[in-house]
Amino acid sequence: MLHTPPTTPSPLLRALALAALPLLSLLARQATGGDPATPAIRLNQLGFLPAAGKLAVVESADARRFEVVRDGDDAVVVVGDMAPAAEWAPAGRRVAIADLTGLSVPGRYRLRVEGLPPSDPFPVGPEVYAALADAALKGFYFNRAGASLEAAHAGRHARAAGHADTEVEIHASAASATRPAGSVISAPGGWYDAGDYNKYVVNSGITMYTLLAAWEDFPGFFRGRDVGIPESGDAVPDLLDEAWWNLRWMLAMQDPDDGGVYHKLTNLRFDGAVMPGAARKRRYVVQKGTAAALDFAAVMAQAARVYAEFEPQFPGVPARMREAAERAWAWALAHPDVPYRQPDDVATGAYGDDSFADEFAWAAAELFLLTGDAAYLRAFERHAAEPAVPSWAQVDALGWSSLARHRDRLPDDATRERVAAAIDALAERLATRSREAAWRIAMGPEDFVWGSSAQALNQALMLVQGYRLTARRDYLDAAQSQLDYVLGRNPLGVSFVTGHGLRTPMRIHHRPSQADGIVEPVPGLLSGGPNPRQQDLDECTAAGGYPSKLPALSWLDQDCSYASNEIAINWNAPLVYVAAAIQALTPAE
Ligand code: 9MR
Repeated sequence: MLHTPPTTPSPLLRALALAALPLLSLLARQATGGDPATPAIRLNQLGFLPAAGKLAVVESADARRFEVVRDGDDAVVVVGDMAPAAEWAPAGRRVAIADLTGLSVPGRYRLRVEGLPPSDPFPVGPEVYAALADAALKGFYFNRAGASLEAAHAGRHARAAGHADTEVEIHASAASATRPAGSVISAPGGWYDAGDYNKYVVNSGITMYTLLAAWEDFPGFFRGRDVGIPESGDAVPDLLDEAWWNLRWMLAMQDPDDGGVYHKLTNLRFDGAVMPGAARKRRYVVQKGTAAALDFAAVMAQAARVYAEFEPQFPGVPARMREAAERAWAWALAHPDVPYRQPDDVATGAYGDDSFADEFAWAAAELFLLTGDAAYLRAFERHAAEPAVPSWAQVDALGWSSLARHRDRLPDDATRERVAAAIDALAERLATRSREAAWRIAMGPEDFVWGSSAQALNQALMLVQGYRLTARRDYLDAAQSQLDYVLGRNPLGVSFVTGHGLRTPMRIHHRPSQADGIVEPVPGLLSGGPNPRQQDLDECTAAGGYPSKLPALSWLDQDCSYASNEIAINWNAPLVYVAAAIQALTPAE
């Protein structure tokens, strides 16, 4: 049971609350146990919107009551009972939930629980995720390839340009009659993929989808925002200016002669931990493949749709994107099963994926929405499996979500209902898992993969799709819970976004952050998060290895840890999406 006195509690309520909790308050003030660096009360460190669902996780098996006090004068504003403790397998801990949802008056608070130190202060306010969405988008600017970042936009993270990529060699694996091995093309711009300096088409696929979907779903949020990039203030939303930086590069990754798309633009080996300007200059485009062609086709079709509104600022670009999409699709039809095979002399990220039905489905969905040609819808139906939480290698859900977003363009009610039902089924599954889990999130042990923070956010993204279709409040609350996990309500007590939260990653695997001589990493970047496979164990032995093998604890804030503490564009994109979604969708009161 939860009581929610007004911010300034009536003397009677306050007296009652205090009478009920004298021992609790005393103990809370006196408690000294626990590691002060990771308080046992786990909360979203950026706080909550006033009308949001608000949960805290308390790592205690026998806590019964909680109280929320105003930071500063300690006035008790909410008291309540904890839910009974239960085991959460990914961290092997018994935890109990405190539901503070009734706390809706803007302010700054702490949570107190008997026997534990009080929580960190957290805000309740009307804009708590707006700066996060901006910073997550700005993270892409910080990862621009071939750009010098000026102090006016990058502040102390200003740096010189590297990797111009205006003279890139055709690798032997990509040779064609018109572009033999060793011939040179120009493919400048784009974003560095992650902590490394290479550029990968497949991973740009889901990344671009997610950013463009954020625009399509929340134009009111993104229109007019100023995130401080060189293009800020022009007639194009910053989100679409930033997205264009990578789309332009992607266009150059298509072979104009046959419509095929190179898998990646890369060094032969990873650069050392140096700034971009000091890195290797010799770069290659490597092997065309089916996944690259289809991801490219999907992105260009989606982008042609989105940028049509900005034709005056991008003259001829939507038509060029449409043609590029159709040519890549045609190439994929002619080459339906060309997996990426890493050549012997190339050692950088593979992004290899041998099953293409999901890429066919996604590209077909976007091309149908762009052209209205029913043949594409039939192709979608032939290839699509039921939607699953998306990742760079699993993109069915992107096609389903685009069709749901534009269901007015579907031919009949039966198709509309089928699309909505498929997404709702996934959202329902995720919401149920979240409700039944002791930690009240949908992440099971199997979800702690390489990039688990993004897995949590992509689960949120699908819950948001479900919410947009059904207005079911439990979907929105479950999405909020996923964001809470990423922003500190996790067993490590860390907000996984650099610079946003009270305890944040300091030693991300990100070459500029490692090499720039600044203690703080580049802000607004999402750490990959716990990953019990620990593929970087050899490199991290000197740093002491991981503290635990348990799925949700297997994280190392060291720059050696590319498997748990790298950053990546496909992880930051759902951070942009979910931060904007929760900010935009949560009712004002
Ligand atoms: O995110 C990718 C993950 O799913 C793979 O398991 C892993 C190993 O192949 O690669 C991850 O992607 C990395 C890419 O290969 C190179 N740039 C950094 C990416 C994030 O770590």
